[in-house]
Amino acid sequence: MVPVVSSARVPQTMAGSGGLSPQQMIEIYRLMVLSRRVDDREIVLKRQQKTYFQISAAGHEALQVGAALAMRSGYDWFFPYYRDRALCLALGVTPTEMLLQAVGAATDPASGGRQMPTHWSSPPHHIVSVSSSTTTQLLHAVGCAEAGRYFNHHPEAAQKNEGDYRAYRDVVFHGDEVVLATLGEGATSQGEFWEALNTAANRKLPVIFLVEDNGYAISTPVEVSTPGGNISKLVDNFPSFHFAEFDGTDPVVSLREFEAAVAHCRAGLGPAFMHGHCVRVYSHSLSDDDKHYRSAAEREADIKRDPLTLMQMRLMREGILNPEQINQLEQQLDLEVAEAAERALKAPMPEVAGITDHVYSHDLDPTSVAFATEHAHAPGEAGGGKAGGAKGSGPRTMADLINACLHDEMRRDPRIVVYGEDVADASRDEALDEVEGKGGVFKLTAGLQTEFGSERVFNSPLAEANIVGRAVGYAVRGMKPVVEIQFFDYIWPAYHQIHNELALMRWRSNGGWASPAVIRVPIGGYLTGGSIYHSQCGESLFTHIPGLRVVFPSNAFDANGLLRTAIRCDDPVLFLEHKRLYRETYGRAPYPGPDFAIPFGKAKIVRPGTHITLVTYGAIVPRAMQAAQKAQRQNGIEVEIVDLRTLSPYDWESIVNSVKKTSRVIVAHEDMLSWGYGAEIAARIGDELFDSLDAPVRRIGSMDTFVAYNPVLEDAILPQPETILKAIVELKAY
Ligand SMILES: Cc1ncc(C[n+]2csc(CCOP(=O)(O)OP(=O)(O)O)c2C)c(N)n1
Ligand SMILES: [Mg+2]
Repeated sequence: MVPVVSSARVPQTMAGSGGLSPQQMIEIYRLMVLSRRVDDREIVLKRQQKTYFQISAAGHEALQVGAALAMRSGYDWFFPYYRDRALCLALGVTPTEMLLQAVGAATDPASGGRQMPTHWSSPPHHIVSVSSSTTTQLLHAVGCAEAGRYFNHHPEAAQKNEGDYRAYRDVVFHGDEVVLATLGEGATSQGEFWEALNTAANRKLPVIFLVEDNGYAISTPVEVSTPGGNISKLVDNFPSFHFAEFDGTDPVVSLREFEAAVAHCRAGLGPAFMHGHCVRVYSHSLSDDDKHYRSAAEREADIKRDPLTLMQMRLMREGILNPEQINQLEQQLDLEVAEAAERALKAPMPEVAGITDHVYSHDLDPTSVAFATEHAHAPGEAGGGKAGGAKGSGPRTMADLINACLHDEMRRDPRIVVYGEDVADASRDEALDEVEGKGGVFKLTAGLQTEFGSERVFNSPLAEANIVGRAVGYAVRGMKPVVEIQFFDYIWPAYHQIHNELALMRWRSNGGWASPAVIRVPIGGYLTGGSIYHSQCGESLFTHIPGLRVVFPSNAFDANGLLRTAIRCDDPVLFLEHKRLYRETYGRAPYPGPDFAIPFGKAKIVRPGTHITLVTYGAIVPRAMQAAQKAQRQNGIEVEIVDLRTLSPYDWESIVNSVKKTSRVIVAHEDMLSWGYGAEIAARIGDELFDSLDAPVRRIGSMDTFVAYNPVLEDAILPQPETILKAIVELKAY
């Protein structure tokens, strides 16, 4: 392993070298050259078609080594950028490990051959798996810092617990750890950059944002992306920040600037914004040729500022190394990298059979009988708070029982935090004694802040990516964020985080990291006046994401048991709550007790029948019940209704059993018909149950449009009991 020069060991004596000893200067140079040599070796391997992608740190080495040496590997936390080879080498990742990823080896410790080279991940060094998506990592860093602070305030929360995700989520915290998130100047154009700065400043979090400014985002120069061409000028007014803008081609300057930033963050004074100017000595990647868009003079100017050359000259000028010694050192590194490449080229390649490993947790299966605790559903005292409704054993609404489950689980599990837009009772603590409390626009989180305090239940800024991105960071540290997106219609800014980060964390790191957060989302229409932006469905866009569990209960009882499973399980869960069902008379149930859970992937036959199978979920369940009752009364047709309850995974076995009995099937949902959830189920039935069918598979969904405001239009757009009845009668007659 590469020895790390700790800043704690830096003596303050040597003039000319910024107070660093000759050994430290040599070590810095060694790391910088090592990084360049690994890049150069990868370039050769790519040209030999032994690797498939290359992107280098060339020109960024000084900045990255300076940053790394001011921090503590395996103690602090790191959310790097794809260009951070020198940073990762200085933190202790080896050239062999890097080249194993480049060749796509099974033994690539970062991803098992799943990610491109330089997509870092190393649990022992606290380097959290990085995606190719620029900027998403910043919000993870923010959540990670929040979690560190939380554990520091609540050390008891770090304890393990058998029987839920905590058994598999180890927690380490020290109380003064700092989180580093790095990015390019181009990536500062993303909205999430600003969202991350907002929260880091507001909560005075120990996050260092390092902008590695090489002046280009592929071919786009900085002035095109950043007004005025300098990001430091734009962020200058954020409160609580330590700011530094400096020459990132000088490793000593970088180290000193970072030491000051780390000190600010460790002392709990707030975040830091580090803006290091560096150069891009090579093109953006090996797939790019910067001669196509940069003048020769400009490229030459960058090469003149190559930090490797500058450092080499400095070592000679200061009499630390002579040319012969430099040669020797470089030859030694060449050999080291050549040996690493040889090892990587001989490494075993991943097995095709292992492709689906780590899509979901291998440790805790939410479909297992461990979650089948329906025996414990005896009516009891309500666990809910303000929205808990009437105490006692009477029927309770879905809203009541979701609220009750949140209360119960928060009592049981100190690692749960609840946040989102307007979910707190009152953000200003002094108001809490006077007011009833908000507790969410639908009051599903009512009373949580009052019972569990403002550190566990709080309002987020109005920024959905912020909510989910931070949840990823919280969850990788072992916490259980149970966050709310206020309306499904506004989930889209978070879609990137859900699709590319939350759901992918485990698979892309080959099980190295996981982010089992819960996202609760009110969904759906039938609201009379909900209109376009308060009525949308769209669940198939989420069931299409491997790694994500998707739940959609139709009644209070199921909602309570499934939410409990969602919270206790070790996978990320999208928990869809139909707004129209929140306070419906249909589906009310007595409080089932604090340990009632329902396994995922188990449908419920809510109405038995012999003529037609109707596969559905959510708000279509009560509408299908009405239609089925009419079909029985008017036409003597016995419809069996299968309420899927969870959409990913779904209960194929129950569908098979029912279709084999009835030979006729309708798949019905509220979402638009085309490309909807029913298309997949219908296709599979057609494929695998063709011999059992006496009629084509029918589908019911809303019209292929959004939901209109006018109630007559809304009724026409969404499936109604009459729509379902008509389909039942037609299918029976087929
Ligand atoms: C969200 C997202 N959009 C686009 C891309 C494609 N892309 C990869 S790198 C890059 C430029 C990044 O520039 P900068 O942030 O300055 O980093 P640099 O590569 O210069 O270090 C782009 C557009 C991406 N990876 N992620
Ligand atoms: Mg750049």
